[in-house]
Amino acid sequence: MKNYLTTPIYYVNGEAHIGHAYTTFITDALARYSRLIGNETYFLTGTDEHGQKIEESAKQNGKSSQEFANEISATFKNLWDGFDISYDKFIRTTDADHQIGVQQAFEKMLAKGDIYKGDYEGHYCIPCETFFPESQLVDGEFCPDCGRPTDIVKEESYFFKLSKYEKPLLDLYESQEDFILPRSRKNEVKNFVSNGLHDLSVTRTSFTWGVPLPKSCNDDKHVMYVWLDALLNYITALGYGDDEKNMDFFSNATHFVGKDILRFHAIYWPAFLMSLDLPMPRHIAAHGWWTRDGEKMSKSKGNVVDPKAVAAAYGLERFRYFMLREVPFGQDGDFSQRALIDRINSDLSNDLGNLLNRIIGMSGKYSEYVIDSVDVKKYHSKELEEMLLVTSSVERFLTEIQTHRYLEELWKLFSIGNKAIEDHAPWVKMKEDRKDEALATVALIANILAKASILLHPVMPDTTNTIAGALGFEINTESYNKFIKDDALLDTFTIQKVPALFPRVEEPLMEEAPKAMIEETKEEKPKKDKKAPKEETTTEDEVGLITIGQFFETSLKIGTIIEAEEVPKSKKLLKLQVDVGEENPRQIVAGIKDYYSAESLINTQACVVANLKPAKLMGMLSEGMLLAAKDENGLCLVRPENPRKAGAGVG
Ligand code: ME8
Repeated sequence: MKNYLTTPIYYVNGEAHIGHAYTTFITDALARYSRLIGNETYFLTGTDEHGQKIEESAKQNGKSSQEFANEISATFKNLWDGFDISYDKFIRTTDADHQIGVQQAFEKMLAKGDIYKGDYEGHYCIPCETFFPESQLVDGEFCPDCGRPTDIVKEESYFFKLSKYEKPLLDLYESQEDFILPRSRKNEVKNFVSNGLHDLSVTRTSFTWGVPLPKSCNDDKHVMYVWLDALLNYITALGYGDDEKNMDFFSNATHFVGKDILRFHAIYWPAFLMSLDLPMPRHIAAHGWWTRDGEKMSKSKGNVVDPKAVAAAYGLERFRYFMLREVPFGQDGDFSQRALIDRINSDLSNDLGNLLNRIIGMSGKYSEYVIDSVDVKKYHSKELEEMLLVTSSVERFLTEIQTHRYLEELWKLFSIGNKAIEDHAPWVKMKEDRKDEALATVALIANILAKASILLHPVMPDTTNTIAGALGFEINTESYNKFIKDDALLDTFTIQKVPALFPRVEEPLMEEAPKAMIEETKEEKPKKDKKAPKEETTTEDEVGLITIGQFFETSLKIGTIIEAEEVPKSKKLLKLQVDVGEENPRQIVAGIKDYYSAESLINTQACVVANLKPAKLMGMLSEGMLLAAKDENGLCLVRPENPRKAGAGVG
């Protein structure tokens, strides 16, 4: 099957921010998924370079429009290349073949009687490059999209007969019920169309930085309206009007867009396509906005977070994972380092990274790193069934572009793995001479990691290649078919040691934090202020207080006590083996014998201070401390109210 995926083409009036990175990451993930499952895939991105806004930005920078567009377009291309975005074509609307294609489309619309010449007078918002009817203006003057004052513009113009397409558009929304994703956005588009469409002015005479009209019009006063020029990129990139061999990708197109440009894609674009007698795209998928301090992030507001800085501080793939996992597709999300760190530590480090470390460690100890799935079915049929339930149903979330649900569901695989380790405690089986069972659990985890890494590949391509490399296979369509479609298990292999994939992050890593981040983290890490020494700024009430950053220097985890015994010759001490989600349980020597018998502790949980320097008590190594509360009634351990996964963070 052919599949066409596009990002919006980005305006070249400033450099990219994380909002742009988000659209591009989603499209890249879907393109990689499409290739993985064997589709012939075409992924388009690029830059939108014409229009009054760019012309003005160029002037302000003392450059020609073309020079300015070249520079900024290159920053987008370099960014996507640096981020290893797997696009097939990077289109620029200043490309000669694009401009020829736009002129041909214009001629065809004219010939069809869909474009006519008239006069236009109206309120125009330059930053949004859009005319607004009086009825939509805020306070009769301001742009309903960005809130800035509009200019009254009167000019001769060519019009596109948008009104003619009102009914066909409404029919389209009915017949293609998933045309707009998420589906919850369909009504807003339908209502807009049902309220009546005005014909659309599609040329301008007030500036010159645009595609000229076709020669046949014999009218060099006009240039094309930037949105007509821009939307047509989706077909000129496939060779419209020239070598059309790629045009058949178009009937299976998904355009990813921000919600602010949904109207252009769900109304104007299909109407243009109808006029050109071309097929409709499959989906227009509209995502929400990333905000900073609750405000939309945008180049023109200057309140942006730089995606390069985030990727440099936290790693590209963690950043990708975070963006796709954190926010339900279609909704807005506020960017914060704290939320990113939490995702890294809980999802990536605790759940995924630990599982790989554990089986590398265990297989090294038990079987010289050789892992064999031979007994997995015998000892773990329940887990295999649970895994299949996930792997056979999770992909529908990707095709519905619900990336957060996809990742949430996928993570159930790691829960199955972590639970299997707790339930089957392979280290106990080894001690009991039940090596087959211990090895079967290790192999089960290897299979979980294999299937999860294939399904996670579109989101984290490099990391999952590393996991697959450790597990002795390559991620490609063949392995997708084998391990996901046919639900096969891994052949015997020798696991390769890899360094820990996701070291925990203890505090914000972006030193040169943009304003919002400094504000967000200043509570955690007081800035040294040379002019105001601490003595002068610390009030009496604050003496003895710590910052949240200092608190998080202590790593607290939930531990499951799997073994407990009295320490001979000691009145107070118990020796415990506590699973804190690592490769091996930790030994903790605790002075709690007056309050707990050894047996009563087995299979209970406690809260462990996990980053204390190991100490020796009566000659025994103690690798942590249990939290407890003590008063005149005695001592009790601090425990989670409900059982939690061994290793779950506390904070
Ligand atoms: O609109 N959060 O270009 P653009 C999430 N050239 N997404 C955001 C965002 C934010 N804070 N800010 C912007 C254009 N975006 C046109 C597109 S397509 C034929 C022409 C998204 O550079 C925005 O919603 O202003 C849009 O999808 C994309 O970035 C490009 O915005």
